[in-house]
Amino acid sequence: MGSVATKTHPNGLEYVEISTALCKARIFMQGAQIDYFEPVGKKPLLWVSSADDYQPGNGIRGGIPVCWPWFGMSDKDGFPQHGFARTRLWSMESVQLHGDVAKLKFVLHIKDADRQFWPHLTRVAIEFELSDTLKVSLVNENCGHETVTLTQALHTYFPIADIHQLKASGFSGAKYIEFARGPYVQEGDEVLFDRETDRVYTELSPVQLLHTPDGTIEVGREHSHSAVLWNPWIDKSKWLSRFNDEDYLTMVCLEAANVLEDKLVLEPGQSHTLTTTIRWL
Ligand code: TA6
Repeated sequence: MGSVATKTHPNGLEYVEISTALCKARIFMQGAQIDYFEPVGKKPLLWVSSADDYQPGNGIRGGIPVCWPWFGMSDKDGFPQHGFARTRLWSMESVQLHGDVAKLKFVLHIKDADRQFWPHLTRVAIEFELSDTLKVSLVNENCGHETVTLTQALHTYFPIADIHQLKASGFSGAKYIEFARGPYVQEGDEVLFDRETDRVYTELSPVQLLHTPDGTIEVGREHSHSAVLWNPWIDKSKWLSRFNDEDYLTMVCLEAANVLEDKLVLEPGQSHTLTTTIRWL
């Protein structure tokens, strides 16, 4: 069996600490954001900047921020980048231990103040299944009588011992937008990193591999044909919030998404589950 305990960070953020025979993990109530996941006997699978001071109201710079109900910049003034879900307090709805597998579910109850951003009658929940594998599912349900459209991403930060040695594979046949230009056709199956990379992929196959100096990380997606591949590189690292100048050397983001033509269109009563599954191969 394992243990699940609710604790409070010195800066006031509440979190759930999970420890089983298969993994250790930590999930903050703010943003339902997992910032730590380590399979027993293996290295952690998530990265967090040492520059992040876990201040309430900021999305933690690492782990898996939830970008919802829009990804990226909104076209509406005053609407925060990547939506508002990652800075709001979610409610833990259930915790289950099935032997050594922990399952936790969090729900975001939209406050009146956020109706300006999201006036729709929908329900959003995030489910974590923790074993030697990290499985995260973002579930949307349209409870209203109108069609609802949204974009979203599970903005996963991965630890890379040396970005210069990273090979990311599984991109052949896809298209991508980068720096608001494109779409470009992906050349070959691999992506190497020697500059700022901020690619929004569509028509992307469901599994990518991150070949890192510490081993290969498999990143799978379900009900998603789009993903974002990001490393800020040198210049952007210098002005990014809660990010050290050298952090670009040891991280990459590969984000399961529903963006661009892969956006979510939910008819009344319709549900959708975006899933990302992460493990060391
Ligand atoms: O997912 C890539 C991206 O959209 C980048 O363009 C960069 O802005 C990154 O997200 C981080 O955004 P944040 O709002 O967390 O600083």
